[in-house]
Amino acid sequence: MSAVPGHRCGTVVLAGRPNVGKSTLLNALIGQKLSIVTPKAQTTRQRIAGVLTRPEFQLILQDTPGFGAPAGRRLNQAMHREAVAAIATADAAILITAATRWTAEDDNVLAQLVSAGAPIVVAVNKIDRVRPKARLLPYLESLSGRHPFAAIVPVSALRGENLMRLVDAVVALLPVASPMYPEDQVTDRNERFMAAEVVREKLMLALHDELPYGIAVEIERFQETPDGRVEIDAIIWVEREGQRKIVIGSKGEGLKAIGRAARLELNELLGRRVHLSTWVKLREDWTDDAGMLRRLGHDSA
Ligand SMILES: Nc1nc2c(ncn2[C@@H]2O[C@H](COP(=O)(O)OP(=O)(O)OP(=O)(O)O)[C@@H](O)[C@H]2O)c(=O)[nH]1
Ligand SMILES: [Mg+2]
Repeated sequence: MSAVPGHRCGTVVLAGRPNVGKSTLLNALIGQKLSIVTPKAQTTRQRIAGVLTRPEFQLILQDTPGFGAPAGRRLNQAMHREAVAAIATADAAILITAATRWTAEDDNVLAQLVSAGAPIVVAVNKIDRVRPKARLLPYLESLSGRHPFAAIVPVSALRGENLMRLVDAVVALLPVASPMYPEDQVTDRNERFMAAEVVREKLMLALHDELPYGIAVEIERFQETPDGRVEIDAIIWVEREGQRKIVIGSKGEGLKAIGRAARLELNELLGRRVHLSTWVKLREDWTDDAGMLRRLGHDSA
């Protein structure tokens, strides 16, 4: 692909505490759903890039797991390392915070970004919840005292408000370079990864309390049939025997509804008819099992 003169290209990490809206923002900026979103914290476990290509620039946006304490089970440690690695390799960062509260967790994210050294733009998300809008001003002012940020941009990822200003602010920080991805490529992840994530999203949305964190999805088979359908076999891993019953639900209704919701979304995402089969399997304490985590794609575990 021949780029226009002055074409910019680089990687921008989306970093922030759990649940501030990083994945919603990624999807809004790219204009399609790439990363799963739920009301629960710690939804994103592995990074996923979205690629925004325009004649003048190519912006590679890295969604990351919510930045938490580097402690706890091996899964949490792997998620933390994943976020740190994405921050360390980015040309610039978007620090996402939510209006109008700055927390100790936000401080941790900022400290990590500052030590990585790349310029930082703050996206103050969820401004749709702030009324009247004048309530934002003291918060924005207090942010500018925390660090010499390249820009501070109030946005609503949910409503798509002010996103172009955010894009302009980060593109200005990118190096002049040729595009890294073909212009029609929107993500670095394959359909298999996306399929596992869609199933996990539907599980997280259907299940409550602690259970979602003990669940993982592994695609065991992903096969295109000669008549253009896709057959997907998904294993739903649980870490306690009791969780299996909760996932399956009474008379299997729970799992059936989850499978139906996942299949409908996968039909859209893959643009082909999907046949989805699910199995619930037990692996005691898989969230603390390095071999199992690597098998699920957590390479650093
Ligand atoms: N009101 C409002 N809600 C939002 C906005 N952006 C995201 N949310 C909601 O916030 C919740 C968390 O969104 P996610 O995009 O999953 O947040 P995240 O930062 O990726 O979360 P983790 O992956 O768990 O770290 C969801 O319920 C979103 O709908 C926004 O601009 N306004
Ligand atoms: Mg997320």
